[in-house]
Amino acid sequence: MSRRSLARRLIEAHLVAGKPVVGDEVGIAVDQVLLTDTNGTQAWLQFEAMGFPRVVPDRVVTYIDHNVYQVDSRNSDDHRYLQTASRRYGAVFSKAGNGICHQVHVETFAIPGQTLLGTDSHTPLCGAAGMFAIGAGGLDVAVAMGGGPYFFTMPAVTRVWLTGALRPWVTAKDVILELLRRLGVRGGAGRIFEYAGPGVASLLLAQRMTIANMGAELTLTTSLFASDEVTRSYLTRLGRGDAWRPVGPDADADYDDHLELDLSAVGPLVALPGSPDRVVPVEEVAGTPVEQVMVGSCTNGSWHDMAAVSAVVRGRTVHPSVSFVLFPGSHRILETMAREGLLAEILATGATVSEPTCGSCAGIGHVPAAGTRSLRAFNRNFPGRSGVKDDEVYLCSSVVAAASALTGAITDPRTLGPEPPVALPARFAASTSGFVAPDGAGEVVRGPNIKPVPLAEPVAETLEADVLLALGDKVSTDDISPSGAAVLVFRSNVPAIAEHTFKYVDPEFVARAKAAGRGIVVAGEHYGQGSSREVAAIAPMFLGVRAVLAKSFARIHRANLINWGVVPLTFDDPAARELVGRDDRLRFEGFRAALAAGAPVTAVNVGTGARFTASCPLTPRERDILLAGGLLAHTREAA
Ligand code: MIC
Ligand code: SF4
Repeated sequence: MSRRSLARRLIEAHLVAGKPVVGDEVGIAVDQVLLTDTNGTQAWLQFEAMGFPRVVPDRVVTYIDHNVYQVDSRNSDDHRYLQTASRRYGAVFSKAGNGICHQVHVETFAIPGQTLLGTDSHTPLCGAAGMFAIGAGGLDVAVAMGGGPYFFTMPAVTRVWLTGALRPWVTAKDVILELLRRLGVRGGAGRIFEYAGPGVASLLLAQRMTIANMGAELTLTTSLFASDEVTRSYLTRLGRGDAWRPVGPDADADYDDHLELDLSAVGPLVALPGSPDRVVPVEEVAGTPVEQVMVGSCTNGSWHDMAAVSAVVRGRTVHPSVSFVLFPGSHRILETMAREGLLAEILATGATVSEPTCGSCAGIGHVPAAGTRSLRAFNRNFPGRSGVKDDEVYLCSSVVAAASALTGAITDPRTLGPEPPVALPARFAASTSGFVAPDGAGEVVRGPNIKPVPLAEPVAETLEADVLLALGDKVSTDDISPSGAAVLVFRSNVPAIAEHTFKYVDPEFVARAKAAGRGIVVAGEHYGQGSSREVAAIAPMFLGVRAVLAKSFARIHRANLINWGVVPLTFDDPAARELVGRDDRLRFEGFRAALAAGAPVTAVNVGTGARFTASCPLTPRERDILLAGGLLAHTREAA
């Protein structure tokens, strides 16, 4: 008798290639696709470059949500491209201000049991509603838009058994921060977390969304909750009760491993600046002055978050030295806040309510003043992400944020007395005016900021090149290609965005790479964690990086490197990392032949004479793509 986890059931129901054996490559059919105005712009350009006539999946949606605050017309030019391309090729277009892709998608399009592929690393949010939702790089998404499968390594499925119930002032954000505290940002690599147990029923859909969404920070492939009565009630409030269907694991399902979490043992937590896993109890940092407090992003932009904040701040005043900004996750939430009177209450406290966008989460707007601290109910605090070097961004729940906005210092909300109740509206506002349906007509308008998609070169027979950078562990894609308005504006313009590569890590990197012509980047564990941004592979490729040599790679970034013809090599002996420093010259004899044969490559440090081996385990599909010089070149070869 089969006893399959929900993850396995959904993968098997969509399987088009491979066998779902942990560690093997599988290909699944994609029912829905979401794209953003950052990574999604490249994905659309690549979709066009591959010559597809029309999108194939049932539902493709392009969201304008990241690049919404502008300094000039370049983002709007890209938005016009995205709108005209969506119209022409068959995608729904979600206008600027309609909300953050993940929140809007779960509200409007989520269907339990279906698959969703997104150009954004937080796409797993829809796993809260029983969708199999994964984030990927632009090229993989472009292929899926054209009707191709999505390929990934079959993850191990962990059952996360939740018991108990959250205590007052403790939130779903604290649950995921607790998991980050225990497991670290690499803790979920190669895994899916499937939440189950008696504690699950007490979690609202919005709370499940926070947990599924921020599984990205654990590097999970995705997270899943069964679709149950809570899911049905959420969809019904949205007027979409007919989209509901029960999905769940088989009875007594088998899992690859197990983890247990007692919800009633979790307390309010805060992540210290630098990484989402530097988690401590709020008591440890209580009293730390903060100049800026924010609530929103795709992790904490739900109605429930906004209502919880309003319940805390109602009738009080934001501290004079604090800038307190809320980013509701969607227009529908903002409209509901207005209808239910929350907006007036919040505004009366002196808080600012922004357009429903990613906003300062991606370093766009509300950049903290140099040397000040920012407390954010968001998901990421990688160095520099807020838009200023040496920033100090703390992460917390919306109620810790609200309490701290009142006092001007990080505050344990339990000191405020009993937690005020939060009610769900009987119905969310039903407006769909932020969407434009496609009609297959019109011309695609390409603005002046859009430059052609570059092509990588095939892997060389022998690689000899300088080490342009030698880095440590946990290099994030924010380190490689930073967030922030000045950089994100160039997501459709590779030559321009390449100029910002590694800008906070080493401002001389670009000049050195250009002078060298070709090069290698060396790093430690978990290279490329965080965002799915493909430009973190394209820009280094464009600057001549031909290989990255690391102790390990994050899943999406490794796939992006292969798709762009950059060889992701891992040290066979991690200690060999110490044999290589910046400006060393490395020589890989028989490079291409070794990759083609699946054999380790031997590297010689030309200056010191030191030798070591490195490997690049590839599936046959990945090998063909990499040797051809990336997926675009490979697709052309195949055509
Ligand atoms: C992020 O949170 O870092 C982003 C901006 O949403 C990215 C997407 C991008 O860089 O285009 C992500 O999470 O994938
Ligand atoms: Fe937007 Fe932030 Fe979510 Fe990324 S993490 S999609 S920038 S809200």
